[in-house]
Amino acid sequence: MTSPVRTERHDDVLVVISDNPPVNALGAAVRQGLKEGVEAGLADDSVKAIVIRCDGRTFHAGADITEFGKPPQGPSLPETLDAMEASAKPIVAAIHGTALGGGLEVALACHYRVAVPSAKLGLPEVNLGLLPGAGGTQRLPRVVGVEKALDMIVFGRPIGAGEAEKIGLVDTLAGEDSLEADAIAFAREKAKADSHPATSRRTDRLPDAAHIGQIFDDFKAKNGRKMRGFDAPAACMRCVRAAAELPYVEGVKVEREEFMKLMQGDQSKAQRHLFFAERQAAKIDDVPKDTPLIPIRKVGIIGAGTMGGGIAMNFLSAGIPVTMLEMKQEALDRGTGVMGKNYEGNVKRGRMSEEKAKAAMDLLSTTLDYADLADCDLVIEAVFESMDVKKDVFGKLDAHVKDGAILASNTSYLNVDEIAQATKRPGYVVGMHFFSPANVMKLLEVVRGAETRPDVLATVMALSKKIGKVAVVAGVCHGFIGNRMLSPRQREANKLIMEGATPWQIDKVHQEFGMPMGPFQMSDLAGLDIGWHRDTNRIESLRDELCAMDRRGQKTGAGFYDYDENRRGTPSDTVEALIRKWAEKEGTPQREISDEEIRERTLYPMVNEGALILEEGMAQRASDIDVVWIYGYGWPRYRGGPMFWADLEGADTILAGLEKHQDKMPDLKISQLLKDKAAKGETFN
Ligand code: T1G
Repeated sequence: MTSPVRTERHDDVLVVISDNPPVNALGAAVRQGLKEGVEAGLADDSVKAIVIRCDGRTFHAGADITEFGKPPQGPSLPETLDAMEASAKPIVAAIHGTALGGGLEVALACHYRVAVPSAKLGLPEVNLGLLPGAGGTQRLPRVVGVEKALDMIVFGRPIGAGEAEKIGLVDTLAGEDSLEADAIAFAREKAKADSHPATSRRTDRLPDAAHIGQIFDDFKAKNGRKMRGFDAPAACMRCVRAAAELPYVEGVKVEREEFMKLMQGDQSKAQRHLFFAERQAAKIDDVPKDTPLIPIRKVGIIGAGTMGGGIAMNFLSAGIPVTMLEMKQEALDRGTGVMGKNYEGNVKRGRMSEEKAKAAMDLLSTTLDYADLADCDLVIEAVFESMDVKKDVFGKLDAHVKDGAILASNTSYLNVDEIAQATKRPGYVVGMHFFSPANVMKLLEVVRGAETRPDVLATVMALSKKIGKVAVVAGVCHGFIGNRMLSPRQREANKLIMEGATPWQIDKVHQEFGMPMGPFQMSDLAGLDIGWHRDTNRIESLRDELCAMDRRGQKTGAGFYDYDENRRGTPSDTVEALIRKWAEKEGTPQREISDEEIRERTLYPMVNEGALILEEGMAQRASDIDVVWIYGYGWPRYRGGPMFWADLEGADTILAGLEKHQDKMPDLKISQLLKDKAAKGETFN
C-alpha cells in the first residue's frame, strides 16, 4: 500500500508532505511516513532544513480517533515527535486549516511554526475526555506560558493564527497562497543559525516557582464550575502543572500516565462515541449522499412568538432572508422587538459583532399577508400547538406558496402526516422541531413524514448544519424522540412524589447524575400550566391546585419551588403539604423511597422508550437518540447519552430494574428489543 506521506526536494530543503484525507489524521501509516521522511532528511547532508506540511484541506487535525481502543500499530506519536525535536537540522511546520490535537503537537515538536492567517491551532482533546498525549501539555506551556496553555488545553479552545503569532506559538505568518514557498524560505533562513532550540528544553516562558500555586488556584476558582463532573479538565491541569514544576522528561511521564487513565475510562469512551454520533446523525441511511438539494434562498416563518422569533434568528444569522407573518401588526412589532433585544444581548456578550447583528436584522421583513410568502423556498410554521390551527395554516400555505417549496411544522408532538394531508404537496411537508430558546438550543428534530421526499429531507438536514444546528431524523410518533422519552420520566416522577418522595429529592438524584436540572425544576422552567384547562375553580389534581394558586412555575415566582428575584428556587413546605394531601386523597400509601429506586423508575423507562423508538423505526440508530438527549436536554456528555449509558449499565440490568418495579409501573410496555439485547448481552450502540 502506498504511503500517505511523500517527500519533495527544493534544493537544500526537504519537504515532507502528508496526504491522508479527509483531515490528515495521524494514523499509523502517516506516523510511519513522517518518521521515514524526517530520517531521510537527516541522513542526507545536502539537506539543510526540513518542512512538514499537508495536502488537502488542513494540516494534521489530530491523532486518528478511529484507532483508539485498538492495539497500537506503527511508531507511536510521542516517539515520532521526539525524533523530530532531536533533529540538528531545523524543522518547520507549515500550517493551514486546523492544526488540532496531535496535529498541533507535531507542530510543537518542530523547531519553528509558519501558518497562513486563516489557520486555527488548538488542543481539543479534552472534548474527547482526553488530554494532549504526545507532549502537548509539556511543550505548549514552554512556548506560550502556563496561563495561555491552561486556557487552550483545559477548554480545548482553538485560536487563530494571528493570535498564535502574538503569543509566540507561530513564528511568522505566510501568504494564504504561498505557504510552502514561504515556509521553505523561512527554513532556509533558519538553517544559517548555529543551533535550533528544542521546544522541550525551553524554560524562559515558565513561571517562577513562587507563582505557580497562585496561577492554578486562580484558574480553578474561575473555572471550577465548568469542569464539574468531567475527569479530563482536572487531569489537563495536573499535566500543565507538571510542566511548570518538573523537568520535561518527568513531566511527560505524568502526561502519559494521566492520558492512559483517561483513555481507558468510561468518560472518554462516552465522549469519543459522541464525536462520531454527531457526525453519523447527519447521515440518512436510505437517502444517497449526492441527492440534489433544493436551493433555499428565502425562508418564511409563520408566527412571531418566542419560537417563531428564535427560529427566524437562526436563518438571519446565517445570512438567509426571512419574511415573518403574523395575524396582527402588534404581534409582529412585539416579535421583532424581542429579536432585536436578543441580538443586542449577543453583541453585549461579545458573541456577535454589531455589524453582523445589524446585517441579520436587515434581512428580516414582516407581513400580514400570505401572498408575500409566495416566493419562499421554505416556510416554517410556529403557531399554537393545535392540529386544527396547523391544518388551517398549512392549507393557506399550500394555496399561496410556490410549487416545490418546503412546508415545515415546528410542532413538538403532533402528527406530521396528518398535517401533510391538509396540503396537496405531502411530499414537501416535514417537521422541524426546534428546542426553546430556538436561537440558542442546537438540537433540531427533523420529522420525516410517510411521504416526505428524499430531496426535501436531505435539503433540511443540510440546511440545519448551515444554521448551526445538530439535526436528527425522527419518525412520526407522539413526541418524536426527545419528548417521547421525557414522558415516562415525567410520569414516574409524578407518581413517586405521591408515594413519598419529594420533588427536591428526585431533582437532586438527577443533578447528581449530571443533568442540568431534574424533572420538577424542568417543569417549573417550562411552566406547570402547559395544557392546563385554565379553570381555577376546577381542581381535580395537584397540578390544577398549583395552577389555581398561581404557582405556575418560574414565570409566576413559584411552582414546585419558591423563586427569589434571581429565579433561584428553594423547596416549598406549602407544596410538600399539598402533595401529602393529594396522596392521601388518592389513598396512596406513603413510604421511604431510595435514590436507587428514583434512578431506576425515571432513567430506566427512558431507555426502554428509546428501545421502543428503535424497534418502531422512529430513529435511525441508537446513537441518534444519544445526540438528541445531549443537545436537547443537557444529558451529561461524559455519560454519552441514554443509550450509551444503558450499554455501560447493561441491558440486563435495565431490564431487571424495570421488572423489579413492574407493579408500580403497570402501564409500562417493556421493549422486545431491550429484552433481546438483555438476553444476548448485546449493546444498543
Ligand atoms: N480522527 C479520525 N477521523 C476524523 C478526525 C480524527 N481526528 N477528525 C475528523 N475526522 C473525520 C470525521 O469523523 C468525518 O468523517 C470527517 O473526518 C470530516 O470531519 C495524541 C489523542 C477537523 C474541525 O479532536 O474537530 O489528537 O463522517 O465532519 O466539520 O494528543 O473534524 O466524513 O466519515 O468533523 O469540517 C484530536 C477532531 C484528536 C479534532 C473538521 N483532534 N476533528 O470539521 O468535518 S485526539 C480532534 C474536528 C488527539 C493526541 C490526541 C473536525 C475538524 P465522516 P467533520 P468538519
